[in-house]
Amino acid sequence: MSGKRALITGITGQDGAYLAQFLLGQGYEVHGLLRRSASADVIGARLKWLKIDGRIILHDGNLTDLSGLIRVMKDVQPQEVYNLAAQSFVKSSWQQPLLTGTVTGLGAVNILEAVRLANPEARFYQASSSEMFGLIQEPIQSEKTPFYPRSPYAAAKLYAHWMTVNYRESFDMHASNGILFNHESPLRGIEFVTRKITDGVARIKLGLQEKLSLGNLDAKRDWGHARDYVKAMWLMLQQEVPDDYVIATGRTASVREFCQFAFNHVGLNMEDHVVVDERFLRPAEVDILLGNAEKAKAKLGWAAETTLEELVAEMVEADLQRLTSQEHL
Ligand code: NAP
Ligand code: G4F
Repeated sequence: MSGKRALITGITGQDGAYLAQFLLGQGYEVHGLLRRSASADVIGARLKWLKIDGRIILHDGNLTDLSGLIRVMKDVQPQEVYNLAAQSFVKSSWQQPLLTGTVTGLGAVNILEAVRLANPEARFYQASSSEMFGLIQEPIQSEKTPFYPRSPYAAAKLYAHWMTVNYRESFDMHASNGILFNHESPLRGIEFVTRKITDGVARIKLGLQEKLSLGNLDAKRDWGHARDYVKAMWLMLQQEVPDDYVIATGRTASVREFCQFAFNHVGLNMEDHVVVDERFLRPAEVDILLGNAEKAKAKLGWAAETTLEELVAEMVEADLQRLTSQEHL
């Protein structure tokens, strides 16, 4: 054991699960914030998938409830706090702008306050997002690129980002923002485009479905693997000086290309199966994202390890396996 304790909000999500696995591997005692749900059977599915569910200490709490967060902070006294909890689905943020602002924006301030009031020496990580670049102001985005949010989600993340900078500068807190570009995995939520594609491809291959309905096939993203990206979060908190870092692969690809890789992997043609359905279009789109992670490479020694082709193959294989063994995730 390293003797270190970490508290992760959003531990039941994609990144929370991989980060918990990574920190356990580093000898940490890992604590997670769990919001109460009536569907207790589905909570923790990702932690179970990684076979680490029995090794995490869970605490009831919600990002919108400051007093509960202070209680958890006092009980756990973590050396490191990772704020990964959010309403993270961009499309939903137009339907639920106030909820998104409350959880994704103000929720980050609640946890910053809990740290400041109950455990000010703790190091803090905020899950910032490349979505904040939105209508891109430079063809390749770095820490110096101006932000231009294009969704209620991105606006909420931008508020949380600047509040993290503000707490660092005002209260001398060790608080860092990871500006992470899209990262995916077999544990990605089914509503996000990559997992929707790999699940759809697996269903079509197994004869369970014929068509896959998608929105904007021309949107481009810089897609990496979540397992690689959680290491960068940890590395940021190991630095003497807190700072903000872009985490990206430096390669962009369209939704269409992602589809082609996934269909090709199982020997099918996307043209035979993909249909465009305007219900999946957005009121405002982020057309393209492409990150420059040179600062992370120079200061953290971090670089993406998984190629897009490897990521797609791993996700399709996991979905084929899940569907044939009737696992649900
Ligand atoms: P995710 O799978 O959607 O997980 C979100 C987590 O937040 C879940 O554990 C969820 O709990 C929790 N949560 C939601 N509302 C909450 C509340 N009110 N109180 C407490 N917990 C709450 O997201 P992810 O992909 O792992 O991303 C992790 C973080 O990184 C998010 O903040 C996301 O916005 C940000 N980010 C992600 C990416 C990416 O490409 N994945 C890129 C940049 C930034 P339930 O399980 O109960 O729903
Ligand atoms: O997979 P997406 O829903 O991810 P999006 O909007 O880029 O957001 C993700 O990455 C952000 C980092 O930049 C995170 F902050 C955020 O929390 C989340 O993890 O959509 C990707 C692209 C979009 O341009 C969308 O319009 O795919 C396009 N798309 C095309 N058809 C679709 C679909 N997206 C979804 N979800 N579903 C479709 O059918």
